[in-house]
Amino acid sequence: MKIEEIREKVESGGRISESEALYLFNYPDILALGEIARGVKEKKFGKKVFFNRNLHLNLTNVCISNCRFCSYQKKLGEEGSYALSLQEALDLVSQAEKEGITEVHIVNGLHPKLPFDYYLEVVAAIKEKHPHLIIKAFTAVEVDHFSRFSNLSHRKVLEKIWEAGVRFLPGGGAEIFSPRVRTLLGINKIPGDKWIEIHQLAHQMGFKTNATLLYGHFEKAEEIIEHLKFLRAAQDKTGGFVSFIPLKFQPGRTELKKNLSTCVEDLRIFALSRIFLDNFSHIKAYWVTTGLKVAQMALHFGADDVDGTIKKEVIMHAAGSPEKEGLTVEEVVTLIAEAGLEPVERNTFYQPLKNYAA
Ligand code: V47
Repeated sequence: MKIEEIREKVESGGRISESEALYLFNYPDILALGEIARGVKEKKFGKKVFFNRNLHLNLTNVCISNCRFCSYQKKLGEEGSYALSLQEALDLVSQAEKEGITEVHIVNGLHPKLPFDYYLEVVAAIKEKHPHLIIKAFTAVEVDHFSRFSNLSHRKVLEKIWEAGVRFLPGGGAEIFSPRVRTLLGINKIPGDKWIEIHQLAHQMGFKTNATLLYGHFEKAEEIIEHLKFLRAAQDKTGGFVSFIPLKFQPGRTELKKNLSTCVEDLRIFALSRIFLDNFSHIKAYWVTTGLKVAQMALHFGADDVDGTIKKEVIMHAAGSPEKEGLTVEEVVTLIAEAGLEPVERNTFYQPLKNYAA
């Protein structure tokens, strides 16, 4: 196998195999790997890099799941646990709306008591008060939780959240599909095939969705590639995934591995995702987990998006992310422009709203 052969294959629109992916992932010259990924990104978007003005709204940190990797979760009644009232949620949205957000991103713990209707009410009330805001809400794991809690099928749960005003599901809850690693991470939620099934059902019903990978803990390169393989195959079938987001593990207060993945490992993951996931439009450098510096470099290793202003991120901050809880539009624009690229504000569906390079 030669890197030049793989490069030619990729440049002519060919799809790389798992063994080629492993070869690329381990290829010593990271710049050669990055160059192939950047070529793919530039073919799609030139120098454009997308971002969104958004609010991350986390209605509750109470969670029955007990994943070992998560520092955000609290037990019901535990000190520091919370669940926002409808009014508190609306106030946060109204405040952020004044600052120009176009998206509300909602991801929550799996609360043992809050009824499904509470979540539907929050979404419907946001939509009623701010009809122009796009609501990206509820991971596949939450969809499954609502389904168990309310004794409704996944389809029925998705129908109800559609009716309330959701059109886009976030990519969380996928973690890493490898059963070996899931055991080490203490994941008791729906397995990978169910996560994919829920996304595919959502796609068939008209939702768009994102996908994630939680990396930087116990996984081997082969397990990352396997995760990408499942996502690529799922996307071939339903085509509703919009963005892929590698989430770099933040050890926080967990007892798991304390050292973060290195910058080079992070960049390899971005480059490989861009090359392997030839049917995904967007690869997102989620600056909260990578840090701003690596996110900026990732834009030259295949990523075309930095998520957004975020306003107030809490999940990764509970796990010790040293980054700010949110950025101003100016800070995001500067981050992208300083990398020699063109900042483009987008909405959730990647419709361009403003090109800052113009
Ligand atoms: O599934 C939790 C991850 C996810 C940690 O769709 C952690 O645009 C790293 O859904 N270290 C939820 N990761 C977040 C999520 C998301 C985030 C950004 C963008 C989008 C999108 C979706 O957060 C969970 C889990 O994989 N997570 N704890 C941690 N300590």
